[in-house]
Formats: sequence, structure tokens, C-alpha cells
Amino acid sequence: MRVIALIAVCLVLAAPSFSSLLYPTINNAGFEEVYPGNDAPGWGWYARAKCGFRSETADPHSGKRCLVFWDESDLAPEVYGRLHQGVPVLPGVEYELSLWIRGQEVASGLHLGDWVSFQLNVPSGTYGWQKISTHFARRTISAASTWG
Ligand SMILES: [Ca+2]
Repeated sequence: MRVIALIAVCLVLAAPSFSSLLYPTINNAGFEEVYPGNDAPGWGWYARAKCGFRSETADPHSGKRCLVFWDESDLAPEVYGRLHQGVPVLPGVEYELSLWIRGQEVASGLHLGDWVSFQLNVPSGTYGWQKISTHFARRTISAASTWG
């Protein structure tokens, strides 16, 4: 079984400016909110694999909770799980997306992304909390970037 624990997602703007679109908010970024039957309110879920996620209180990076992903599928094209959320961004503005992650028996070849502007590779193996980040800019006129 491969397990990925994801705790906090933070969006940091690389260029200062005036609009709230430059400082977009990610709903439930630290995964502290849970509802009965929904461990990640504010996020959508779509899967084409034997995978899932759950809220976890053991060893969170910050706050009282983190999200744990599990995957029992072999790495193959069109086999994936996607936790996603649309976030408003401005075209041509460079953003930094960072998150804290720890892993247990994480297979190589996994990544997060918006399928358009960036791909953030997930480290393989077993490891403690570490920060990973990427920079991206939407090149087309778009009101939102969906990450998963
Ligand atoms: Ca948290």
C-alpha cells in the first residue's frame, strides 16, 4: 500500500499588487474542517483508481488535522485520484504553490497539478514532513485554476 499524507497547502504570490485575485484563498487549506461523511469540505474528489483519503489527527504538520491519501493501484496512464478545488487566478501572474507532505512507501511518478500550467512532483519513498513547491502562471485568460 502506498500512503501519502498531505497537511497544508499555501499559496504565495510572487508579485505584489492590489487585487484580491493576487492573493487567492484556498478553502480548507489545512484540512482542519471535517463534516460527517466528508473529510475535506471545500474540495472535490474524483478517482479512477483504487485510492482514497481520510482526515487524520496523528502527526499533523500544523493544526490538529491533516489529510492522508492511500493508493492500492499500480502506476498506469489514466489511473489516478484527484482532490481538487478551483482557485481564482489572473492570467500572466506568477504564483507560488507550496505544500507540506510526508510519505510512506510512496511510489515514484506521482504528481499534483492543474493539468495546464504546472506539475508538482511528489517525492517517492518514506520520509517525514517536507515542503515542496512550484511556480506557475496561467498563460490563457482564465478565471480559475483547478488543482489536484
Ligand atoms: Ca492541518
